[in-house]
Amino acid sequence: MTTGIDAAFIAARNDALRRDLAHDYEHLGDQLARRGIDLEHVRAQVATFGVAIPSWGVGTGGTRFARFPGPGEPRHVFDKLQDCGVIQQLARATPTVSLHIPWDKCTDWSELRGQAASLGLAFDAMNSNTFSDQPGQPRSYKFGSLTHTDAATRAQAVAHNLECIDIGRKLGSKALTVWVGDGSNFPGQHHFRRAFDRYLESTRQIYAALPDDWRMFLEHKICEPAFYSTVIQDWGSSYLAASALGPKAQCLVDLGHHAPNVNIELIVARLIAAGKLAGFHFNDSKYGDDDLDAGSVSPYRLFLVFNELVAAAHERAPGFDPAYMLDQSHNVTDPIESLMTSAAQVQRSYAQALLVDRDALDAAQEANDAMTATHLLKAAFQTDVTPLLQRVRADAGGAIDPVATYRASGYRRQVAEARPAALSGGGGIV
Ligand code: AFD
Ligand code: MN
Ligand code: MN
Repeated sequence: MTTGIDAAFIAARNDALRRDLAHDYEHLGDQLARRGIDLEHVRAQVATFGVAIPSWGVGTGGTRFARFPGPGEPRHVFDKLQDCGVIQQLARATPTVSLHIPWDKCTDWSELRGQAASLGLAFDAMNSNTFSDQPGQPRSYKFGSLTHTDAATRAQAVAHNLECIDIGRKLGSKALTVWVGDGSNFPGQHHFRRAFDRYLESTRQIYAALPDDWRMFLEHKICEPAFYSTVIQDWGSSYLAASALGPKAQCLVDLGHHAPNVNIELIVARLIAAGKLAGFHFNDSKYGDDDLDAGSVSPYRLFLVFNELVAAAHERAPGFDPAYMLDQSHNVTDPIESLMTSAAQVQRSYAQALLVDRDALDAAQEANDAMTATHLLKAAFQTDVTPLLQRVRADAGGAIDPVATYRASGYRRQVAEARPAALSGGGGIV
């Protein structure tokens, strides 16, 4: 079995870049020192940053029209984990993997846990799937799952979520993410209030089965697959449900699940204030749930989200403990390259947000000095922290240039030989 990329190969690639990196890093340190910022202090914080990889992200994604599989696609969860291992090896910002059941079902969970540990990976939130029918399933989710009008269908969807918790316990996961595709395509199709009540009735049963140290992440989405209404349409519905369920239920923000131009950073601030921010599915969006690579279209928006997160940590907001995951669909790139790049992009936004002069921003806000306030954010956002990220990766044994190192390693070619093209194991679905 191909195990990953040789550490000596990574080190040799880094050696060619170390001299330039030392200069660039020193220059960044000087620049920041002039602004009263200690680069070493920032580096220590950035070095602890991690974002989970969704197991389905390592498969090539598709659209409603077609899917164009790439070479060496993972065939099952063990292959997916192997790819996640390479991403973590090179980019050093993705120490956890988030599984999707039943796509990632296997016969030996302890073997899977062992493989993860040997790759230096752990398991993040479990994801249930009641938005598509599985072979042999007695009831269909065509007209809904946790909110279906039929009690037996709801019970089946609840049971599936309980199974996800059981599997997660075996893997050391501490959270269950629930996203339902439930909704309606026609005005009049749904009794909105009753559908929401059924959602609460079902999720209460799931909530009751959560281990004490687990959290339940409720993920809202404005539309798709239902295109007139969804049951958990927005952060307001999500907040109502999370409040009704109890303290272990929180609201998860997927950046692509809002109407265009919605002020997501403001939603983030509201959820923090309410102690209900579960965490994020990072991606970028131009029109809808596009699942584009994080920060590829709107890096400033991603920075503004992190500005809220860093402010909350700085102010020690009660109950603030967000979980971070990438949730993207890679239709035209090698998923490993996209995921490494996106992890670094999210890490970059975090690093930039750490550079905001919080005291000066507070003062500008108190004085209603809009121009100074916005300059302070731009000063942080426009700082090129590339040498910092490179240094953090290199210090952790990763690659200074992950994509170039990955391409030079020939990993994809090697796994393409070991993994004959087969039907997708569920990866890459948006
Ligand atoms: C959906 C949601 C959710 C879900 C995923 C499935 O973002 O995270 O698990 O896509 O592919 O749009
Ligand atoms: Mn998502
Ligand atoms: Mn989505």
